[in-house]
Amino acid sequence: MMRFDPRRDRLSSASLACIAGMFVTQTLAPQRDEVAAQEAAPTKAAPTKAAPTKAAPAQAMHAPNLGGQTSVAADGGHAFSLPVPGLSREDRRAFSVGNSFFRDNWVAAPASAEGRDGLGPHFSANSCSACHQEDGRGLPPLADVGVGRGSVLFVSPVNADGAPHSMYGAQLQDQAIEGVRPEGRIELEPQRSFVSFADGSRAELERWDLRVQDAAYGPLGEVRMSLRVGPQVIGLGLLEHVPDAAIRELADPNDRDGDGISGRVHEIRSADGRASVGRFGWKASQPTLDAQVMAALHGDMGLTNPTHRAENHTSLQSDAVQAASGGDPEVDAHKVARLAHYCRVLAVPMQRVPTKSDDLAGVQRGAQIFQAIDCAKCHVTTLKTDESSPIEQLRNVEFHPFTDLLLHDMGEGLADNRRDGDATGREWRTPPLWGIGLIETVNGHTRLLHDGRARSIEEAILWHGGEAQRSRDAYLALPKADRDALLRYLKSL
Ligand code: HEC
Ligand code: HEC
Ligand SMILES: [Ca+2]
Ligand SMILES: [Ca+2]
Ligand SMILES: [Ca+2]
Repeated sequence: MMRFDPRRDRLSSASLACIAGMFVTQTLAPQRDEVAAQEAAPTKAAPTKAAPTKAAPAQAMHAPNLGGQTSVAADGGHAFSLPVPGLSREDRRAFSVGNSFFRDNWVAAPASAEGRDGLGPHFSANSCSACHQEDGRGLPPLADVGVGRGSVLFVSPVNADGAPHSMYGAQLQDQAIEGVRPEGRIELEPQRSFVSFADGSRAELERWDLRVQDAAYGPLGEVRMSLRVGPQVIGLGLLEHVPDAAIRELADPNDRDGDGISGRVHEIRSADGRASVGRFGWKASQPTLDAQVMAALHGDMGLTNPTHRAENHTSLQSDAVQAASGGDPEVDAHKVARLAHYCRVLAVPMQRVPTKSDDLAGVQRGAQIFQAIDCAKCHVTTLKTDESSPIEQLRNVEFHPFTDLLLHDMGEGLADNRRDGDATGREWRTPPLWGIGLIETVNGHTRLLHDGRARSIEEAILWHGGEAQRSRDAYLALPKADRDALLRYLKSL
């Protein structure tokens, strides 16, 4: 197991940053022309780009403190569950209260469990942590996984452009309280295909055909469906307070610099007409943690709250209409604030930089390749918060999330073909890659991408298309040693 040693690693990061430069010229030699050509593209000079954060070579091996000074040294099963260091006593107390709301199972109303009832009538899971197990990554509802372990299914009629289904609503919940029918059963039928590397070896990719069986309230008709798994909930208080302007600066919606990568802000217009930048969820549909938490309470668990006052069933679902309520609202503003606070202060574990010099060299080389084949153009390594966070420790922090928080067209292979707010059926928000190498330790699986179809980091890379097609093709062209170095680097995050 690679252990992080703060003193030694600060030294080695600094000294190896220069050596890493050598690796690029030596081991990426066959690709040099391609890389040089990309670097020479008109792009770099374009004044609209926030170039320094994107691809400066100095960033190739950033500090192992992925969450800046808010990082924690943790690499075990609870690596995602620690609060940022140095919180006030009050903030720590709010964290523990939020932790229990996040972990506890909610039950149907009325119940003696004061303050924990109101679940359903329809729901996808009975606790936040069911889908974000150990604050980590959920699973798709495969036959051997079952329901309520980490995913949600959004549905829209085929010709309604992302609008809710008139009978089933925007989300199809596969569980219900007693006396109410679950809306249906989600069935995944895995499909396999192969891709070939330039060196002749092959990799197998898994995806699935998705069906809803036993639809309880009549046929669904022709629908567009979007299956999504719950992501790890770390570092979100940092992402929440990157200034809008900094995100907008990374966007290049018309690809003015001609590098094939555009990137668009998910513009959200709230009920009062205010514009804000979407940041959370696989399509960046939610602008703040409070909004994300209230949407989850309502859609995923059937809990009404200050933003969503009506239960999550439609008026046509008569058994659900008759179900008892757990109060108005079932979750009040105080509890929402505790839950949002909990998500806000969950810390990012440090990168596990190997101490053996051979391994370290491999990780260094992986970092260089990550830059060289343009992964970092979307998975942006460095962002900074401003002063606006309610939590002092989260203000003015420079950190390394590996996301630009922008929407990208990821091609047909990943498309769910369902509009979500302003995001099209081909667009996805670049997910942060911090913690990605710890998902296996924390959650015991390595299922990645929005619907959990990828069984490994490599499979996730191989699904990249659209704006990321060039990057993916460059990966296919790498010699095996370089692919391994890149994967080793990603696993160290
Ligand atoms: C049934 C599964 C499920 C449950 C229950 C659930 N979530 Fe999630 N969570 C998800 C999915 C799926 C997403 C991605 C949503 C999207 O793409 O719009 C998500 C996204 C999030 C995010 C945004 C993470 C990011 O990186 O953008 C936060 C924060 C979050 N959930 C918190 C919560 C809280 C708090 C609760 C309990 C009130 C909760 N979730 C309950 C599945 C779930
Ligand atoms: C054009 C922008 C873009 C580029 C370039 C890009 N990515 Fe991604 N990446 C994304 C988006 C968007 C997703 C989410 C796609 C989805 O879930 O359907 C993603 C997902 C991933 C995931 C899975 C993350 C998770 O949490 O499940 C990994 C790993 C990853 N990318 C690594 C890479 C690597 C390595 C490269 C370079 C070879 C790369 N990406 C290039 C945008 C990009
Ligand atoms: Ca309810
Ligand atoms: Ca529903
Ligand atoms: Ca561009």
